[in-house]
Amino acid sequence: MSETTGGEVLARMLQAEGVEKVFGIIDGTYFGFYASLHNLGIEIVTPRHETAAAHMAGAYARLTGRLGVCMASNGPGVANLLPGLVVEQAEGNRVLAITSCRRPQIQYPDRGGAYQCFDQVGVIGRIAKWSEAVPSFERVAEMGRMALRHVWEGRPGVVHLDVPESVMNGKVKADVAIWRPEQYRRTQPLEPSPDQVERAAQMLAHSPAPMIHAGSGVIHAGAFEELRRVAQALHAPVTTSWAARGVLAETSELAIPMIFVKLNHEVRNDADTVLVVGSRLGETDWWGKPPYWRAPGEQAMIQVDVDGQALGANKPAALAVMADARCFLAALAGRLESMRDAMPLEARRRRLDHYGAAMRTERAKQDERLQDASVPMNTAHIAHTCQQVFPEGSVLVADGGNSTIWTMFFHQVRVPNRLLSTFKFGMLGAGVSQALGAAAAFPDKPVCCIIGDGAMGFHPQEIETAVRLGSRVVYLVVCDKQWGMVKMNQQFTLKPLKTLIFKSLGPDETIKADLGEIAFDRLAQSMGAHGERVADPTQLRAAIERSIACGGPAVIHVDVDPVKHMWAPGLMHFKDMHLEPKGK
Ligand SMILES: Cc1ncc(C[n+]2csc(CCOP(=O)(O)OP(=O)(O)O)c2C)c(N)n1
Ligand SMILES: [Mg+2]
Repeated sequence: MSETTGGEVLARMLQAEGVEKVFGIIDGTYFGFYASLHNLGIEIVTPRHETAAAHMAGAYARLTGRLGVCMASNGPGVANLLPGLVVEQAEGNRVLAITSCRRPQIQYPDRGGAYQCFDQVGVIGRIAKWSEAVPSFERVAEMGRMALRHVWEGRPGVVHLDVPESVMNGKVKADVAIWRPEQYRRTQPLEPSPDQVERAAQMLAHSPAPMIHAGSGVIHAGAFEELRRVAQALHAPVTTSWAARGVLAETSELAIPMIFVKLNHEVRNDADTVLVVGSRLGETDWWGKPPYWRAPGEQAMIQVDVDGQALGANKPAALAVMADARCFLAALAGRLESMRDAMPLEARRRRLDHYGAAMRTERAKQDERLQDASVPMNTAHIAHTCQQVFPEGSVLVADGGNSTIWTMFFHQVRVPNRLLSTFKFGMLGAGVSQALGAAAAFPDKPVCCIIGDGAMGFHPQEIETAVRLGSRVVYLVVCDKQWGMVKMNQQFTLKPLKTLIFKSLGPDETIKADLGEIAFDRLAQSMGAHGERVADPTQLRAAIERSIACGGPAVIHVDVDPVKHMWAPGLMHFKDMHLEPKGK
């Protein structure tokens, strides 16, 4: 019989799951785990803050469809991991967190006075899909399998396994069999029943005005081509949740990007039948309610989700289907493509032409800002120029308040699943490490991260991580020296009329909304990254080109006009979202 540790058993289980990278910071309390990862050839990717590990794992999982694994050590390491877990659970990314805890004799319940000890499972259990502590070596493998079942079941999110240091590191004489994934969990996607597909096809084919609303479920199922086929067969416009933006390439005439806010409302009010795939219809989808959507009595909803808890959660479903998005859409596409002659495609086409014209008009209006050549620059130039310079299909990460909004309005998603942000949680600073997770997912491609100066200030130390890992991330830090988005809201709350007339209040009229300067280019240089500073929009393109060409991480400090920056497009719609829609 050979000698092993609980940490080694877990590492071998991850290997059987095909895990290639684990994100986290090393610590003696789980040496048995990380040393085994290392010996098995699983890469340990180490940031400088545990919350970064959670975001790296989440972004990596979302972009690759693989499992994202992060680790943290008991007490302070886990405490630092918490914000990342909260966000990744909200965003619905498939993250397994493995942590060490103190030995079972003193940890659960806390004996009192124990070092680096808190109720990790109690806290994470409230914020994750599932969280349990392993009580002894004998249960490591079985509880590891339990965790992995939860990881791959239902809506993706955070699953946590807490393992005592004594179990992680303690040597035990045992031959532990490592099961293959198909021996303990579903490995085939959930197929819909043929009669549900048929009913959906009949409802959609005969509807005068069908539409599709796609959520992150389409990303997790990798159902981009199947979605395109269904939309095409139906001639149906496609709106998305914020997080699923671009699941249908926005170059398609069927795509209604979320930035055309009024048009989204119009499409959702025109439709008499809506196919909702992989979305709960949450707050940023206005809960599926009027006046933003047609009333449920006049709009039949077909809802498809792998998670039964999402079905009919916020809007009544005429047909609720618990199935994998890709399986369902593939079957539906096949059926609809054979029904072409039965559908009123002419009328639907006219509607699409009308939507297309509305988008072109609105786009032209937005693009007027690109004529503004003043210095420091209009923020509109940043995302627009990045789109021109970064290779098509590069990952774009958006972070910060108004910086994210500007980025959304001046970027078109042309390849599905290449846009990251924290669309459900709005977590300033998460983008710094999401970009590193994207670089881990696609090591050969440059990653673009456009981020506010406030947001960047939360985790600038991760620039050193990027240098150490050789990550090809270009951070464009939008420097307005203020908490731009909040300052704008504050000004309207304090003095709406004066704000409207003068565009901005004086320095003594706002409350704690201004920031001092961090020279992000020089900060980056101090860590060994390429650094640039640009204020003139005509010099931006060359700075980005040099930054991509340097082959490693780069930081461009971009000075923007702080007043214009506050007047980001679409702000008013954003405000409305905080109120419950009036309709039933
Ligand atoms: C971690 C975190 N703290 C606070 C907030 C509240 N908040 C939302 S936007 C914003 C200002 C963001 O400033 P910055 O990152 O500089 O972006 P800007 O709006 O200036 O473009 C704040 C403080 C938040 N979303 N996340
Ligand atoms: Mg700012």
